Amino acid sequence: MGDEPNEVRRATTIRDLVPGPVSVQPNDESFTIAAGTAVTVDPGAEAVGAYLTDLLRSLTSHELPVTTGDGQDGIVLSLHPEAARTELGEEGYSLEVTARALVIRANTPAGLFHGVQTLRQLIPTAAAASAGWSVPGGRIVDHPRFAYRGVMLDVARHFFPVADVKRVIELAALHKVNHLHLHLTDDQGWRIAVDSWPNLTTYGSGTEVGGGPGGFYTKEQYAEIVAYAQRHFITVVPEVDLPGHTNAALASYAELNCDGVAPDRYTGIEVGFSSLCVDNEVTYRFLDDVFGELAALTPGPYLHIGGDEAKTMTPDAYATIVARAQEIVAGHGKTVIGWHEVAGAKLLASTVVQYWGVNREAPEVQEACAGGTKVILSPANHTYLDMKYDGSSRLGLSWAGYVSIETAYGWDPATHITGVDPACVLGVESPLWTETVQTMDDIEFLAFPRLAAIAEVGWSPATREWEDFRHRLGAQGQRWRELGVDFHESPEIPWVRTP
Ligand code: NGO
Repeated sequence: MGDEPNEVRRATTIRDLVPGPVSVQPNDESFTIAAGTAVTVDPGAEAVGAYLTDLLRSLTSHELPVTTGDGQDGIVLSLHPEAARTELGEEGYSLEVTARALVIRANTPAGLFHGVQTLRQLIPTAAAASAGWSVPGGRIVDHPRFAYRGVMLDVARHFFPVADVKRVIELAALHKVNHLHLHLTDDQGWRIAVDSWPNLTTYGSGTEVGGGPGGFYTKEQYAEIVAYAQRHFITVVPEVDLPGHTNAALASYAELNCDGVAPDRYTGIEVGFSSLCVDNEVTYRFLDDVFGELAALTPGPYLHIGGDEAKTMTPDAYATIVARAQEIVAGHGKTVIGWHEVAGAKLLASTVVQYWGVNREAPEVQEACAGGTKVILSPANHTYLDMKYDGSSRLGLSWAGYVSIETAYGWDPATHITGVDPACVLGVESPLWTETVQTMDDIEFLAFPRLAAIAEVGWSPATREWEDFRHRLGAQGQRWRELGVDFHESPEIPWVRTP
């Protein structure tokens, strides 16, 4: 799209960041990364240091050895922030760039990691390499607005191999997303090995939407995903959807069905027809086994129990099974997240509700918040990455309307639901459901640039200036191209080609 009018050419500035930081003060210096640049990291920051030097090697081809100790010049990662510890918190950082040094400070390795992602957006793109690896000078102080900033990948409707999930992790980390929710089970397939119920994967994983071969993660593969996420300071949130969206489990074990008859496997895209059997004790033994094995694979605090669209159940039956599922998860030492329908059951004090509706009036969420429940916001009409951008999108659904980049960006989690105390909002998450999504390119096309917009909604201060954001987002296009990201080059955005 070289000659298109919405494309401009200019050098990277210190303001070209997504998510936008809390404060930026440019200076007129710049720091040049060169063959002899020293990289010094504090004890405790070695892993982030190794990540940084890998990154610098891939971006600049310079092989820069890391020294642990007290650095003054060159690139420094310091766990001794000068800014008040309380201001930076668990994930914040400061970045100071002068001609002499480029210093990232944080309270934690996670904060340093986010600072490195900021630095990454300030290093010239390969397209600009002839001008040298010069980072614009200034001082940034930055920390997230919300603790939970998530992306969800539905690996049940279509299965995605470990390599794809790792790439989603890498791309999410670019924009400081810190949770990866994996929707591991649905009507069309069961994607995680459970030793005590082997048919779930020997049989229940063998389909997907459209009738493809499906697939599943062995425990070793799943552990590899979790470890990879940890290296990117991302917490994996596994979901086993219940009591609805369970046809793959029901097809695998006749005894899970109230009538004792296993249904056929399912490859369509209807929702709401399946459900576990509330009056059958085997259901609870099943859930205890599944969540027990999943908890053992999960270093993070959360297990997601789904809870959406159980359309064939009475409210009482639904409330019973959701109550018991929460007890089971809590018994395995984990905190429950559930789609907002779970608010129709009695909630444990620790349960987090994930709102996916399209209305700003949500009495059930309002009531849950009033009772002390925390909420994650995934309003489908702003955050669903599987909605089409507009009528011409080659992929996606449109039941919640079209979600343009401006729509993904233009809302405020703190005030989105009427009558809810902003303090009850834990954060935001962008779900990518995969009824129409089959390849990594499809994932990239739907997630980028919208995931970056939602990442800013979750991280940055409440100010929403679309004009300013479009330009900062436009500066990411060349970086995504160089990473091979098949993003949607929407005409909404003035894409920058760096000179
Ligand atoms: C709904 C439904 C999912 C669909 C998705 C498609 C929730 C929470 N349940 O979101 O099963 O895949 O829409 O957009």
